[in-house]
Formats: sequence, structure tokens, C-alpha cells
Amino acid sequence: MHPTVGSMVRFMVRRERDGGFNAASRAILDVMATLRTGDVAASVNRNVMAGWINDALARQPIVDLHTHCYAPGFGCSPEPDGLLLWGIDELVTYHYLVAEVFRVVPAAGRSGPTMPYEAFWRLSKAQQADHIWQHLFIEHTPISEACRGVLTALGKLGLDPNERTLEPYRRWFADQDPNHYVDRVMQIANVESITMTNPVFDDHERQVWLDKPAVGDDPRFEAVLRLDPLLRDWPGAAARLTEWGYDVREDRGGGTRDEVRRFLVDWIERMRAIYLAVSLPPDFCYPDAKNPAGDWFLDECLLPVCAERGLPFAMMIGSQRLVNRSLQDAGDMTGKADIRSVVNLCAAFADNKFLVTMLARENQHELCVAARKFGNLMIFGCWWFVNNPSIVEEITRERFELLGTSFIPQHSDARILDQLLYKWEHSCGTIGRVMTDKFCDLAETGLDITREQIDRDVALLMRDNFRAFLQR
Ligand code: RAT
Ligand code: ZN
Repeated sequence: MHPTVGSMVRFMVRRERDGGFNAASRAILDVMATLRTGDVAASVNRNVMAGWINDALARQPIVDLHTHCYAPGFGCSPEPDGLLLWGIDELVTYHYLVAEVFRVVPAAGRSGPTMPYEAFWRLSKAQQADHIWQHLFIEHTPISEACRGVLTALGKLGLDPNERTLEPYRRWFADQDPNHYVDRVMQIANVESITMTNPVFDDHERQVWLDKPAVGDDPRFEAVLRLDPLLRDWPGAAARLTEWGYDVREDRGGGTRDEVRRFLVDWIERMRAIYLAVSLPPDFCYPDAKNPAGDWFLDECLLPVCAERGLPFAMMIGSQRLVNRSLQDAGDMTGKADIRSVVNLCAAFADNKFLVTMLARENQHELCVAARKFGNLMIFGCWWFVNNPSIVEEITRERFELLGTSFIPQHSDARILDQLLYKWEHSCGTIGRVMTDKFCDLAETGLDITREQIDRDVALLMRDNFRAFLQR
């Protein structure tokens, strides 16, 4: 931009802030801002800047690095054991909403209607969905993030979110073919790749991989080898490996180390896994004198294999499983973890790559600081209980402020395919707001912001940082 024009624009923006700015001059500023889309002026006009950023976010195909969605080859709901969950009854019985419905219709102990846990779990999926719809969407305002998400998803499919019952939605979903529906959802959500979570200790899923060697070939989906029991319950995991033909000993003697490595390599290859992952409790420690088998597994088995194969190890830290067992999947809690474990691992294993997300809001700032210290640490996502607009906004701001654009702002954690439609819509809205503030602040310094620059940064955040981290 010509320096004189630049200073004029900046002067006008300051006037706008001071309230001394009328509609005509704002219109002039809008025109100036769009004159040279290749290089400049939007740098200082908030509306134009927001337009450019939101447009870039809407155009950018997304790589979703952590979901629980499966390729249709794994079977589709409502088939029994179908692993790809989709459709209105799954959407409405998402475990976040199960937890919420017990707030308004408790299991016991209050006057008014109750729903004992066992009675709820005995209902069919459709009956559970009807109960949740009636109490969270009809009799109460569906204001929570998880409720709002259902409505956003329906709207993105062209359905009216004002229906009083689920029947019209059921009829619409009954007409969809799940395989084509995957394409449709990915196209609307602009997700170009869905990363599954593939727990090898799940008997049903393990058998699908063994029975159908081509099940991982769907180009829309990538696999991730999920290994929680190996780190959290070595004796249990060792017994399973023995059953599966690996010569491992609970005391870790003999050839146990090599056999565990052979197990990991077999499954990395079978799944063509793009990274390995675990979810860890808030009290996870490394090193951990109380869990020597866990340290041994990391030091001797998992991290050497990851380093040799160039694969990241993902740690999702902070989930306290089943503080209320009766709620099943909905019964988990969050807790603050010790960032020193992440620091210790990144320092001790400089040749390894770590993907880390943490569940406690209290851990987010120190996780950013840790990432400043270690290039082999990539932080990602606003996970589960911190995936709410107010907290996503706060976390995304501190990440930009401490890490520039060198982080992965979000993953969907979608368990039900249709959730891709809202999780990304909601996240991009928040990311767009934060980016607009940050780019306007930059423009205030006099820096010319270009549209190409915005496109490049959005591509880094939504796809390319992850891709580059996988390849390094
Ligand atoms: O966010 C969730 O849906 C949780 O239930 C967990 O699945 C968590 O994301 C995990 O991957 O363990
Ligand atoms: Zn998850």
C-alpha cells in the first residue's frame, strides 16, 4: 500500500475507535480496503479483515486429526456392532447429552420426575433419544454447547430444528445411504480427511481388522493405533498379548521387550497407523516410581518404535474415568495434570514427536509454554470439556500469543459422523473471531496484511501444521 494511503487508513481506523467516524467515511474505508485484494488495505478495516478470515476458513479443507468416526467398512449403525455411528438417534444420545439429561431428570433423590440409571440403559436407543429430546430440547431451552450442536447439524443438513418430535428426522435419515452420507457430511463440513481412533484392545474392532484386511483402505479415513491398556494396565495388557501369540512375561523378562515391539509394528502396519495414541489420567507421571511397567513400556518399547518409524505419539492427558460409573461413557471427569511429565518426555526423547492435548483448563497455559521449549511437541485441539466457545476462545488466544501459528487449534472428537457438521462450524466461528482480533492488532503496527497471508495461515492451522508434523 502506498504509505500515504496506509497512514490515512490507519488514521481513519483510529477515528472509528474514538467514535469520530461516520457512515460515509466507513464506506470509503471499505472500498479502499477491497481495492487491492492482492496485498493490502483490509489490514485495518475490521469488517473486511473478518470477511477475509472467515472466507479463508470456509474455503480451507480440514484435516481432522482425532475423531471416533469409522469408515463404513467397519459396519454402520443401526446394525448391531456397526462402528460408524450416524443419524438422529445417535446424535441425540451422544454421551455429553446423556450427562445433561440426568441434570434435569435425575436418577433419584429429588421431587418431580426421575429416571433411574438402569431404567435409562434398558431403553432402546430410540427411546433414549426421545427422552433426551423431550427434556433437553422441548421442555428446556437447548442452550448448552452439545444441544446447540445438534441444532446446528440439523440446520446444515437443511432440516428444520423446530420439530417437536424426532420422527420427521428419522424419516429423513432413513432415506440416506451411509456410504454416500459420509461424502455428503465431509463435503458440507469441508473435512478432507477423518482420522479414526482404533483401539486394538477392543475385541470387536480387533477382529474386524483381522477378518477384513482391506478395511483400512477407505481413502477418506486414516487410522490411529490406540493403546491405553499398555500404559495404564501392564498385567492386563500382557495377558492379552500372550493370548494373541506374543511371548511376553508379566515380569518383563526374557524377550518381552522385543515381542511388545513386534506387536506394535504388526499393528502399525496392519492399520497403516499415522500415529499412536493413549488417553491418560490427571495423575499420569513420567517418570513414575509407582508405575515402573509404564515407564518401561515408554522407554523400551513404544518410543523407540515411534522414533524408528517417524510416527508421533499422541497423549491426551487429564481424563478421570468413570467418577460416576452409572453414567457409563458419560461418567468421566476432568482433572489437572502435571506438565512436568510432558516436559520430561519431550526432553528425554528428542528424536520423538509428541502430539499433546490436555483436558483441564488450568493446564492450557503451561502446555503452550512447554511447546515454546520443545520443537518436538505439537499441541492440538480443545478437548471435550474445554470444547466450549468461551474456553476455545481463551485457549486459542493464548496459543496465538505464545506460539504464533505453530499449533493445531482444533480436532472434532466427533463420535457420531453428523457431529462433524457442527463441531467444525462452531470452532471455525471462534477461531475466526480470535484471528480477526489478532490480525487487526497486527495491522495496527502498520504491517500490511495480505489475503494470501491469511489463506496461508488458515491452511497451516487447519491442515498443514499437522501434515508437516507427521512427515518431519
Ligand atoms: O471426547 C470424548 O468423546 C471422550 O469420550 C473420549 O473419547 C476422548 O475423546 C478419548 O479419545 O478418550
Ligand atoms: Zn476422543
